[in-house]
Amino acid sequence: MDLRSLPVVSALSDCVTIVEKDAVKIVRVMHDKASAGIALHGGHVVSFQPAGQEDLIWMSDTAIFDGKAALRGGIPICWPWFGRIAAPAHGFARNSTWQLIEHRENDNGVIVELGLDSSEESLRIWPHLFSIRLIVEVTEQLKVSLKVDNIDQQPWTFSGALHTYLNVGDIKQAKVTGMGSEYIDSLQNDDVIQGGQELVLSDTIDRVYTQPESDILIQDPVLQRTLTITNHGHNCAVLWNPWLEGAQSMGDMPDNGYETFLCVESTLHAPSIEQGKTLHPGETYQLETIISA
Ligand code: TA6
Repeated sequence: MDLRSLPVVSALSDCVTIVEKDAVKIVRVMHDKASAGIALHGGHVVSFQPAGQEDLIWMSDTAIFDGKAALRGGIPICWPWFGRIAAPAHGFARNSTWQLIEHRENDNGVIVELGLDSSEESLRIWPHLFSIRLIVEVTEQLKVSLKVDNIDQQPWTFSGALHTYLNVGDIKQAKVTGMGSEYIDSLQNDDVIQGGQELVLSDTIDRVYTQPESDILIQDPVLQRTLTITNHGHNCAVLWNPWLEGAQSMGDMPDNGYETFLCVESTLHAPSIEQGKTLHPGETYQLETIISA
């Protein structure tokens, strides 16, 4: 996503500026090592472009920046649940307004920290006190960490994902390795299936891989690069592409949008909220993804 042409709201430092796209404020990072954008709506990374590279992150050309809808593309923060196990789908964090907590920079890059705390609005949807932080490190690589704190008097359970849309030159030529061999297929009644090691997509896919390797690789012959995705704090990795029919059914994705992205998601998966990860009062949990080319 091109952030350079967006109107500036305020300049915070040599490298960090607040810009605006329609109703959404975006923290824009411009550093010698890389540029990036993190929207306050959703705590949503919308761009990460190391110097001399195409963007690693895909954003839909028809994404809606009205400050209400979840942004299509980027890195949606799915929390406090992943999927459609409750409403709204993928939790409320991606539809909430986050606060900029701090930003720091040195020769290696910039760190931006955003926060979202429980509020009257969140308590109406999910009755628990929480404090979450999104720490985005923009260097030659992108590191996104979601730090979850239980500040309640009671334990609660959660799931979630960093639902990254990765930019590829041509989905039909991109080769994915490292997803592991076992997956739950959301397109086949959640059947557990044993699959191959190397994937080149030719149709829609929506799979929860239960034993991913420590590095997932996407070889992209068109953009002539290999993306490496390293996740931490996850229990599986989700692979998703809606293909033509799926793209046509979405109001915020061009029909051909599916041709140039692939979602590889650092996911803490659970079949229900109750079966999610338990966090006791005072405990912290971290979900992370590191992306490089
Ligand atoms: O992570 C894969 C998935 O859960 C798919 O089932 C697909 O629906 C996708 O996320 C996008 O969901 P969204 O609610 O953003 O349209």
